[in-house]
Amino acid sequence: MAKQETAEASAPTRNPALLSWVRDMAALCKPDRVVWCDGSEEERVRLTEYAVETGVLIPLNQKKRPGCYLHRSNPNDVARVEHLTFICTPSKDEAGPTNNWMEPGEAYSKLTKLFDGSMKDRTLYVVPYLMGPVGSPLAKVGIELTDSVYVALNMRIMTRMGKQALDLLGNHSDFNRGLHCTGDLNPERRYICHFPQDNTIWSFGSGYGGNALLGKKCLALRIGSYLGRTEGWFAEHMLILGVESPDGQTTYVAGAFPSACGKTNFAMLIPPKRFAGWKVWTVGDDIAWMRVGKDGRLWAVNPENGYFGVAPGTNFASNPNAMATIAKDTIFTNVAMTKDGDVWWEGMDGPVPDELIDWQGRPWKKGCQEKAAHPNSRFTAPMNNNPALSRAVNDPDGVPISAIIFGGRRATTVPLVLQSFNWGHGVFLGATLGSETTAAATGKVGVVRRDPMAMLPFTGYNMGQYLQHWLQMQTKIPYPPKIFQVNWFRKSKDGKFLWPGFGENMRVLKWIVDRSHVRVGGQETLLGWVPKAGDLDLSGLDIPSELVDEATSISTQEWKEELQSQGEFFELLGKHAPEALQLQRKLLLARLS
Ligand code: SAT
Ligand code: MN
Repeated sequence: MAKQETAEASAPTRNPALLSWVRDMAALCKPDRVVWCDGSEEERVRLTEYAVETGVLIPLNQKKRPGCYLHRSNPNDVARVEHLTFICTPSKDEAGPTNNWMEPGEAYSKLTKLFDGSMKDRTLYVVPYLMGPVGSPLAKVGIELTDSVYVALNMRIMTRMGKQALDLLGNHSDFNRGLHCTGDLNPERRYICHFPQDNTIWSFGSGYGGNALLGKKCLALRIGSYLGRTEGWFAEHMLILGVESPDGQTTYVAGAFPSACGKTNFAMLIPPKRFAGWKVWTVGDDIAWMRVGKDGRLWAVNPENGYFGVAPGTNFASNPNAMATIAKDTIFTNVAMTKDGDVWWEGMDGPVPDELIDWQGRPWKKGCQEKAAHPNSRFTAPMNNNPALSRAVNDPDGVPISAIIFGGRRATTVPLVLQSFNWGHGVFLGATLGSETTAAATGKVGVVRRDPMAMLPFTGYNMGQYLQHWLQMQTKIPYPPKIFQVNWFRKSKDGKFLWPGFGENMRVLKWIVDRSHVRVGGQETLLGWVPKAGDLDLSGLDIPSELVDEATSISTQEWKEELQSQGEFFELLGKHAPEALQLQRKLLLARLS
């Protein structure tokens, strides 16, 4: 108790609701110490030193990568765990058929037992943080209590952490209550529980990414989407970028793609030579919060402050801006280390080194069958390092969105780009998004699953009602963005990608931007509007035109199968599957036959 009182005396707030909650949670977890984080540079140095002393962080070569550290997670804790993620609403119906559900009382009592005494001999860090730009009407305060110095240091990069959050909170009690304990990392005792009605998150037994950095998927998406529905806005798994044309006009676009489908690359795209004078600015690479502005348009902010990006495949060709972003002050997780203390992963520039230390700390030799870096290894980097960071990123109003893009990873069926006929049809395109699974979540990689708006693992309530919310928002947005679907990942019969992707995606992006300003042609097909010959700028593109034709082709047979699978998904959604979307499917079926 004496320790508790000292901690409180040194707390940088007198907010009674906050102090009493921290007191209660500390009484439950019984840490040795309670440390309040203020987000200062002095604190970063102190926590980093402690993390290095305790082996949580390994300093990298400070000449090559100043301020950079490597973290190796437990090999059983390397991705989000969807089967252990729960939405704890009073009724199962509120969580819906696509979420795991636990009754709140049961969840609290189960996890209370796990948290009880779980921080013995450990420090409890109180991490106050802000999601969203300071002064934004959408900004939300969260407090994460964690026993992980790694989490505290990552939250410092990923959110606006410390004093600014406490200042905004003042004496209010409406903050997100996040409790996180690494526990003993036993997957049998791992739970990520969300209590939307209580604005509360309890996460036990994992130290990894979206399981542990509670501001990201847990607050900004799962709790955020729940709040968005009640309050009339959108919390979406979307990047936000600005496309500046040579005449200086910037058009903002938001895009939803499932985890590890190249969102960070797209958000940091550098236009190819042909597009001299064009520039892409990053507002966000993962999450968009969007509300209707006074002018009747949809305005978006990026609630985050940094990037938690996939390392493998990132290189100077695929994403030069990311390479610049991770040159300093970055925490790497589960990448390989070179002999001179730099980082390495599969798909990095240059020759494969002869020898490495792999992501588990074991010696690795060139030619070894196992990957040196984990496929879901990550970098946590401050957005201010990004050379293409949009000037609007801290604007409390955000940026006006002219186009929304839905994209999945599909080897067949889905053409390179489509524009929806209207808002309802656009919601249908998003709702039926399918993607082959990736390493970002535990489970089988490469099977197609329906992932509406790339939100399947991140919608904090009933998916049918979430889609209904999308449909209903139409009446609240006088000047809605145009909606598009893209697929960069279509393959030929012999398994090769048909579209070069990366910077060349600028060609598709330009068509999207021009369409949203109604200044380029298109052609109506069964599926939606597509560029007709000549509309897509292909000049200087060094691939045979037959490949582009194949990437944009539509196969009736494939679409019949697709509609079958979409129908199964609507069935799974049950009684909340919006009628308007079912009708869209029936209309398409009619057009196809
Ligand atoms: O681990 S995270 O959920 O933060 C990353 C991702 O799945 O996109
Ligand atoms: Mn993501």
